[in-house]
Amino acid sequence: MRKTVVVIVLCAVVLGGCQTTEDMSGGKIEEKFAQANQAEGNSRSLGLFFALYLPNRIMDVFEIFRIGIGLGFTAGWDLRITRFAQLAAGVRTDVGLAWVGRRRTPLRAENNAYTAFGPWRAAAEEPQWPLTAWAFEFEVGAGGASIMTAIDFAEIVDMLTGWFGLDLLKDDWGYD
Ligand SMILES: [Ca+2]
Repeated sequence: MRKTVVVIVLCAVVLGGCQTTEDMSGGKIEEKFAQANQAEGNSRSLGLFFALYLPNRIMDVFEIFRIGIGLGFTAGWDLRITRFAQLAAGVRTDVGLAWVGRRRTPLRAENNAYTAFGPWRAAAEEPQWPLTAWAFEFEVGAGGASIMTAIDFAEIVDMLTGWFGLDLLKDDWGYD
């Protein structure tokens, strides 16, 4: 039975356009069979993987860093050394433009108030530039402007493993 499933999976993989080895690693074989049956748009072909390999590696480097500005009423600061060590208090009614990675919207139009201490955090609404767990992040605002900058440690790991074909954060082009 198991051998039959393996043969079926291999056939499905070949007919489905040569999945990467990552798609075949780990997890139950039944899950892999289900994945192999997904539409072509949900999987990554080997050709696409190689075509986008270098652009993805370059973008992985850029995604380690984030930077943005906000304009409008803003006062306060937001310091995060990962989500477990935070010190923040502020309000903002502003519009902003940032580089926050290839999968996130660079614009924000936000009306928010927030405070954080250690792992605890409260905010009037979800921030439009998402906070990530494993990052050093700092935003400070006063008067009519604010600036945000971050170094994402998870993106560093993702950048390193990306060279070996492992896209931990599933942010590479070619996954949709
Ligand atoms: Ca990646």
